[in-house]
Amino acid sequence: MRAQERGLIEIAAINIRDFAPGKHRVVDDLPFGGGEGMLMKAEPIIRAIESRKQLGKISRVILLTPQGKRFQQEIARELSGWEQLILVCGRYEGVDERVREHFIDEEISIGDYVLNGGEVAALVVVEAASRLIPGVLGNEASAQNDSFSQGLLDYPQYTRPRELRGIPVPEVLLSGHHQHIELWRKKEALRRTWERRPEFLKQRELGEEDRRILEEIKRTDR
Ligand code: 4FV
Repeated sequence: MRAQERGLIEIAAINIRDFAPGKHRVVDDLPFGGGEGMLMKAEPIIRAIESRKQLGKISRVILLTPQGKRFQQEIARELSGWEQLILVCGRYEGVDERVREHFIDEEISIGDYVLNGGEVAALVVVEAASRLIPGVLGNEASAQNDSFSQGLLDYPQYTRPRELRGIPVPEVLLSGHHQHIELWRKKEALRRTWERRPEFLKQRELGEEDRRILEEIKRTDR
């Protein structure tokens, strides 16, 4: 909202039905070859895309679909660099294949589950990409130090009160000793990543210190 007011981003919701011919403005039809449900017709979608391309911005046309590549932080970073994202949100069983083949640059899935429509998936992409545009977030730093941007899961964080129903905050965080705090945070981020998303550690170039800390975690956790 604030980013829109400050002109950093502009969001327009386009109704595909506004590009459907005839008084009934039909946007869906039966699939050739039979089968369950209805399919979105190509022409109204194509006209809607072309209506936004006419604005002359360097645009990327994206279809939100379970068949797309899995959305992740790196893709959000890439998309945040485009002048215009045209996010096509399907309904029913999906869209005519000729739209994908000839009018879509990239297919993205937000996860292996089926939604009623692509709109919610588009909102996820808008949120994740727009917050990486300089000036959109209050403090830039937080986007830089995001989860995943370092290739690790976040370390545990605490705030007041120091003692919550008898549960203390790790002493090191109250020590004011920045090196010790940094080391503890690195260790906990490596531990959490190793426990929950070990595949991230394979993708990440581990420095000498990371490897030493990880060996220690594996030893102590064994
Ligand atoms: C979806 C997803 C998704 C499939 C049929 C819309 C629905 C309906 N989009 N990631 N998962 N889309 O389930 O992006 O047309």
